[in-house]
Amino acid sequence: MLGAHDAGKTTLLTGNYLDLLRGGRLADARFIESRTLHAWEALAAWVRFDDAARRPSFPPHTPRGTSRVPGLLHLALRGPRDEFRDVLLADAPGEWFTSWAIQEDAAAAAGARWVVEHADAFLVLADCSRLAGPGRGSARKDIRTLIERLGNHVGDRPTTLVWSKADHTPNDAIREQIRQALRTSVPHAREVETSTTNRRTLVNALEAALRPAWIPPRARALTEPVLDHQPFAAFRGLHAGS
Ligand SMILES: Nc1nc2c(ncn2[C@@H]2O[C@H](COP(=O)(O)OP(=O)(O)O)[C@@H](O)[C@H]2O)c(=O)[nH]1
Ligand SMILES: [Mg+2]
Repeated sequence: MLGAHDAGKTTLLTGNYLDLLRGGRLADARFIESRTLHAWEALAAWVRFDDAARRPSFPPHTPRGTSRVPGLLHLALRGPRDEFRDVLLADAPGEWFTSWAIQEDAAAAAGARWVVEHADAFLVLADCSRLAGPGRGSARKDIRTLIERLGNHVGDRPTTLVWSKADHTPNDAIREQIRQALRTSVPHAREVETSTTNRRTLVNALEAALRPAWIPPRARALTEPVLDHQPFAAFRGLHAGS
């Protein structure tokens, strides 16, 4: 999950966790277990109605910390054909990606580089609240820079632009400029909208990443060290020592 600080990343994850606990399906799969229940519960505690005195609130800011790799959240899912999947979700601090977008090899971007190297699919969050507010100029620049940076690394991995906090409406010009960056840098990307006013949208967004990554990519073709003899011979060291 890529996006600036406050873009709604943790909220998207938490909404999905709560939906699974209520028996909801994610990409037609059932929730089986999690190796990170404690972390999920710590996040979920912030958005549950515990009692009349405590109104639900949003989870606290994910701090940058000193770690080079993000806290991974785990879901074990069982699909409709009984297939089993371990899904690892990276809830990385927004600052990692902000610094990665500006300077790829920045020390503060080590965690972002790790995520981008290992991810099977990407969700890129564009914060509609920021894009519709007084800071929309810098918000637009930030998300475009992030999209352009991702474009250099994404290859053909599934990517979805998430218009988060879609209960706010950025103007058409801003939206079009971001779409333009997406068409140029990540032409295969799809788009979805999310809002906490409609929790189904949070599930749809995660499904957009999960469905195309459900069947892992095939292993890459092996390139044999063949010079002037048959591939098979290359592995038997035909010329070595003979
Ligand atoms: N209006 C609105 N605000 C949201 C929505 N989702 C999240 N927020 C707000 O965005 C803030 C940051 O959310 P969070 O998930 O912590 O963002 P993160 O820093 O990307 O993990 C929250 O405190 C909420 O105020 C949404 O769908 N609509
Ligand atoms: Mg967060």
